[in-house]
Amino acid sequence: MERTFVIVKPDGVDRGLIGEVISRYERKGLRITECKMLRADRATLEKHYIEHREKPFYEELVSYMMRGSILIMVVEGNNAIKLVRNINGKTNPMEAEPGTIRGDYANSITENIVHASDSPESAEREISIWF
Ligand code: 3AN
Repeated sequence: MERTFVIVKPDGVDRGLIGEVISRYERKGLRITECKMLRADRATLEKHYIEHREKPFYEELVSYMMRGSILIMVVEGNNAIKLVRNINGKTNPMEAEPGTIRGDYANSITENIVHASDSPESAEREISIWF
């Protein structure tokens, strides 16, 4: 059993895609074990996105993530980390396959609806930051 950390980002919440995102994980056999709606503050986002702090898109990313409400959750199941990333699709919406969340709904590399952890270490680090 594995757990991963997911965010439905402000564009996903604003566009009414929370149910769509959650139902895709549930239909795959994964379980939502923690879930919370909130407005992210800068300090928490700076911890979450520490690996991107030198990137040119960092400020745009942090501002966008503070623009509106987000839904944070812990998703559990066998191979949850890889399965959730497959369901989300590639970061760049032009490379995300149809049938994935980003392939079906995103057209921006910054505003791409969801975040999910990329490794067991990231999952535990991110869960401890947000919950
Ligand atoms: P992922 O969320 O697919 O793991 P990361 O960790 O590389 O992708 O990037 C974190 C977030 O930063 C992305 N979800 C996206 O919102 C933003 N981002 C990544 N790359 C770029 C880029 N080249 N230009 C603008 N924003 C980006």
